[in-house]
Amino acid sequence: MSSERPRILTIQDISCVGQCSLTVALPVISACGVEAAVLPSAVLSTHTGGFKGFTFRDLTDDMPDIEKHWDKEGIYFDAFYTGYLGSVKQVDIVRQILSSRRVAGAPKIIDPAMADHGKLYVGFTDEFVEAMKALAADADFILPNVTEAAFLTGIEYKETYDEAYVDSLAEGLLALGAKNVVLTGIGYTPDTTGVVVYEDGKKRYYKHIRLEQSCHGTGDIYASAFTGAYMRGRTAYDSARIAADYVVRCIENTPPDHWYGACFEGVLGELIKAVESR
Ligand code: PXL
Repeated sequence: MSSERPRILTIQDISCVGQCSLTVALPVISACGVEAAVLPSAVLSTHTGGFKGFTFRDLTDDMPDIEKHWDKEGIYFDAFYTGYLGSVKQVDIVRQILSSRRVAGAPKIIDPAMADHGKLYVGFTDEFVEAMKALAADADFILPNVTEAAFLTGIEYKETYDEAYVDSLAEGLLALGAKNVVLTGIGYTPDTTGVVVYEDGKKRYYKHIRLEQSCHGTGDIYASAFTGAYMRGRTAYDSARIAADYVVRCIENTPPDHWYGACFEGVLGELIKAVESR
């Protein structure tokens, strides 16, 4: 990291309404005490998970000029966190920006946000999955859920599984070239879920309560909190644990009829405390 006050670049969409992607990443990363610069991948009127007739403005063609300007200004970043991307062509441009705008040693945190519950999100294709494999190869940390890991590795998606299956997903992601893997939403019993961190050849599991309610956008909350904590010098495992506990609190804070996102705002104070406590 280049400085005491790291500046990160997060690349994902603006869903104007929906409590996901940049509307989550900015407040969560800022709450962790980390400066967040943004490169919006697309602008949508809402996210695509349940709203009908959303607008979609792909910003792929703006990216090269934005990068040129940053180059003239000598702007570099201490870390990158990528989420939902707008097109296959964009994935290549993002890979190039991650390499050209990078302070030496800046970690690349990749959330291959493209699928859940065994299915690709509306609008994503097999070609996009192929492109995402190339971005996965650049990752210092890749943070997929089971569905995304299955798509990226070509391993059959399973709703219930054992440790050997989870290990095979992680091995497949490492074989793609990702240096470390954080698999989210891993549960072996009906009442529990958790995250498995494969770092530097070691595996650690953080298990916690599984809540009945499932909320849209929790993957983005998770990856944002992980990034914020990690950039504040917490270990990968501690960051994974802090992010998992925060997501649980976000879901607990969300009324059952609030269907489109998780109410992360009211419990940001708890995240701040967790990131600051040693
Ligand atoms: O939370 C992931 C996400 C981000 N951005 C958009 C989405 C989704 C998930 O559906 O639709 C636009």
